[in-house]
Parts: sequence; C-alpha cells; structure tokens
Amino acid sequence: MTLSTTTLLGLLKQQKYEFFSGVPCSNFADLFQQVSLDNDITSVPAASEGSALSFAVGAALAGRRSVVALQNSGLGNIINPLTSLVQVNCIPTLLLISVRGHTDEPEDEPQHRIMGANTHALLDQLAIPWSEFDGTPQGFMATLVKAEEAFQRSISFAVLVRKGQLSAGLGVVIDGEQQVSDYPLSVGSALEIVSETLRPTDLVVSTTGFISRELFRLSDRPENFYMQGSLGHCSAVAAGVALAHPSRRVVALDGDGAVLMHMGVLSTIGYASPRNFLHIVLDNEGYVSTGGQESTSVTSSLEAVAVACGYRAVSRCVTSAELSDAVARGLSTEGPHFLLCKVNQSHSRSLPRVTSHHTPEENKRAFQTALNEQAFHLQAVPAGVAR
Ligand SMILES: Cc1ncc(C[n+]2csc(CCOP(=O)(O)OP(=O)(O)O)c2C)c(N)n1
Ligand SMILES: [Mg+2]
Repeated sequence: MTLSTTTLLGLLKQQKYEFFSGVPCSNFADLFQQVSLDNDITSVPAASEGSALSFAVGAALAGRRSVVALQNSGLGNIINPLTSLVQVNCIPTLLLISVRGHTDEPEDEPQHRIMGANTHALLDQLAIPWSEFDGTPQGFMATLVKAEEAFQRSISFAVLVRKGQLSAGLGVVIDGEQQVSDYPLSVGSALEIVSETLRPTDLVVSTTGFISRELFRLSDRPENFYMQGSLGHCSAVAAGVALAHPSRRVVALDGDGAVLMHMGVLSTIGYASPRNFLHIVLDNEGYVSTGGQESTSVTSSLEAVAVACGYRAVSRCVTSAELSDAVARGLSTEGPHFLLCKVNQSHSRSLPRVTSHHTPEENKRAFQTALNEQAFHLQAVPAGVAR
C-alpha cells in the first residue's frame, strides 16, 4: 500500500509534530521536499543522522515534538546519541526509518544487506519499540498512538518504511533524472576532464551514489575503488592508501553531502598531510543521488574549510579550463590538494550500477591487484631513473 506524503504529514501535524530533521534517503525524496516547503514545520537539513537526532533533542528540550527521518544505513551514525543522549536523558523522539536491504528484497544494493537484515534486531537490542508502516492512514494513526504510549514512558519509537510506501507526489524522479542548475559542468563532464589527466597508474577512490556510477560509466578501471555506502568516508580511505603508498598518486572523488557528513576528516588529512593526495569534491549543492534535496554546501565554503584544516593547496573551479588546470596542478605538485568543483545536477539518463557488473569484493581484489602489480613495477625501476 502507498500513502501520499501529504496525508502522512497531515497526520503528523495533527499530532503536533512540528520539528523535522534528517538525512535523505531516496525512499523519502518527496517527504524531505514537502517538509522543506511546509510553513508549519521547522525543518533542519542535517549533515549526519547523529546531528539530526541531536537537533531534534534540542527542539524537544525546548518543548517541540520532533521527527527524525533517516535511512537504516544511518543507524550507524545515530546509535551514539540515541543511547547516550536520547535514552540516558529520557528525551523521546519519533524516528522514521527507511529500510533498505530488507531480507525480502535480495536485489537491493549489497551495502544495505547487513543493516537490512539487522535493523529490527538492533532496535530490539536497544529496547526501542518499532512498527512496520503499512501504507494506510489508519495504520499510521494506530502507530502514532503506540508512539504516544512509548513517549509517556519517555521511550522513543521507530516507524519502519519500505521502498514505494510513500508516494512521490511532487514529481521527484530518482535515478538518472535530468535537472537544471546554473553551473556549466555536470558530474559526467567534470569526470571526463579528471580522467583525461590521470596516468594509468593513478588510483581513484570514489564516493557512494551517482559519482561512482558516473565514473564507472565513463572509465571503469581496476585502479578505481568504488565506495558503496559508508557515506562520508571516501577521503579517509583514499588518504589511507596515499599514506601507505607514498610513491603513488591517489585521488578521492567526493560529493558535498558526503564531505559534510564527516567534515572532521579534513582536519585529519591536513594534519597527516599526504603529499601524493588530491581531494576533489564535486559540489552540486545537493543530495542528488537521493532526489536532489538541497545540502548546506549552498551556504558553506568547503574550500575555505580545507584551507583552515591545513591542505597545502586549495582551488575552486567552475569552468572546464579551471578544472583542467587545477587537476593538472594537483597531480604534479606536492599535496594534500583540495579542489572544489561546482557542478550542476544533471546526469546521464541511464547510469549503470557498479554492483551489477562487479561485486564489492571483486572490485576490492582488482584494486589491490592493480596496486600491488604497479608497486612491483615501480620498485623494479632502477634507482635514479625518472618515473
Ligand atoms: C549514512 C548514510 N545516510 C544516508 C545515505 C543515503 N545516501 C546515499 S547517496 C546520498 C547523497 C550523497 O550526496 P553527495 O555526497 O552530495 O553526492 P551526490 O548524490 O549529490 O552526487 C545519500 C544521502 C547513505 N548512503 N548513508
Ligand atoms: Mg551532492
């Protein structure tokens, strides 16, 4: 059964929920859009699920009823404030959790499999009561009554929502949609420029979502490690490779939403200072892979953060000439480099999924083999010979 997001929001408002925070999931594309346009609801687009919950706690301390919406992958980011803040202080919240990788959806992406199979068990373990959304207004009302009973005992409540159970009433289209924004470069055209400048031996770690899928479409190679899930951790993985292999040039291909989720890593990278590291952020000012919800990069200067965190060189690019120059510089001079490239939100209509061609484990093996083979060849070059 499918419920319209408008009805769901109406029922929440009837029960006096008036504060909303969360991190998008494609299953909630319409919900995030409607909430952001709703004058009766204060909505905060959080950088991570843990901070979404903490905003909601703040609102609850100030006497506002709050909802936190997240994908079940975000349970990993929420467990610390859920246990040590919400539960310890008895500040109950309503959690709307989109369940990916449910055991009866074996075709879902592999990164969701383990959390999908364990979402119920995790909530049970934490003694958080939950209910599966049935897609009907009556069912949702009954769930809100159960939530109310839990709140009376100062306990949070989770509603588990499955793919397709909330309508996309405002016409948000996911998966290869065309959207228009002002910047001249698309992710695809930016990646073409980056790919042209790479040497065959250069290693690339790409972030989860459409950026990895575009890279895969344009230039699949064993030297690419495509992240699946683990949103926000691409640059740390890439910098780890760079620090462990100082003779190799390593590029992180990141997104604005991903960087914002774990921005502290920029400080660590500035501190660890890998010389052979180029961090490229394709900033489309949104969570485009999950429906184009606005990210807070619109009001932040990520490149200024990178300067403050100690990156050796930082550039901001908008045009292809600027990007081409900055990538060439970033790959030929000492890093760590940070390159913020403003891009529009358009993508090719059909973006292949990396996982329909390589399992994550196959991707890992190919990357390691490429890395080790090249390391062997590089070592085999006699001393004093230019590489
Ligand atoms: C912890 C976690 N929360 C939410 C998601 C859902 N998700 C997948 S891709 C994505 C958007 C990432 O945005 P950005 O890094 O800006 O890349 P873009 O999609 O715009 O290219 C989100 C929110 C996730 N995978 N993991
Ligand atoms: Mg983005």
